[in-house]
Amino acid sequence: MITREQAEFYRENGYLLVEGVFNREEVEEMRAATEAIIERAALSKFDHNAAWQGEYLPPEQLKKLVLKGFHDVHYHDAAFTRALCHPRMASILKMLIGPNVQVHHSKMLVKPPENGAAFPMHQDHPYFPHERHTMMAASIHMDDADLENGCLQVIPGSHKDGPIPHVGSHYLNHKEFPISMGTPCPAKAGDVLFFNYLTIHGSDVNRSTRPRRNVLVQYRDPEDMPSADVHVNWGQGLMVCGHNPIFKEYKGAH
Ligand SMILES: O=C(O)CCC(=O)C(=O)O
Repeated sequence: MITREQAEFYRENGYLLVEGVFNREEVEEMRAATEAIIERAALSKFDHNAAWQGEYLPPEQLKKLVLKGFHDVHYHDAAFTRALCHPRMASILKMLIGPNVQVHHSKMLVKPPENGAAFPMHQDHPYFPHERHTMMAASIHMDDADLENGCLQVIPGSHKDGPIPHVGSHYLNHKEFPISMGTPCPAKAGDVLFFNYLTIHGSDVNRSTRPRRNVLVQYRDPEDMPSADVHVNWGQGLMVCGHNPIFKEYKGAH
């Protein structure tokens, strides 16, 4: 599904956009699943929609921003289980991670029209550090994304600098690393942006009249061990390619 040159581009730059991984029907199925999850979550007392925080905007502006984030969507709708271990995804992941690939977690991100919140620049590493840094995100686009509706932006090659200290372990200092520093990665619905968890990335607010809906799946080599007891979730470890060579059971504090 990808060429050796594309895999080499990923290794050098820490990211790779692969076009047309999912077709129109598959995208429609994920969009419908997203809407249904949001509806069910709104009716549930367990809704953990992310309320936006940070000091990169005045509090009164922050209050107006909305980001619907929802973890582990593949435990909520089988459309996402099919997507995250789709043979086209598996063939790409094999070339970027290696023969054995495992899911760490998934997350849906919906930036509603006009007030969808920004994501200040950060690495994903502080949220779930691992020893060998094989962890990478696959951001599945359910909508066309561009600068106007807050597409992802990355700093090419930043994965080579290793882990960088984060403010309160969440974001990089926005004065030192403004979102505008990133290379915009516009994409079409069905495209997938792959990026290493050390690649600095973020996205701006959605200023358009269109939603920006993505599902982000984190994958790793199963032999790459967590270096901190954080971000453990139910059912973590679904194999997408190859086999799991270790029988050690990783149990977190939860
Ligand atoms: O999808 C985005 O705009 C950014 C998401 C992100 O950076 C994250 O969840 O770590």
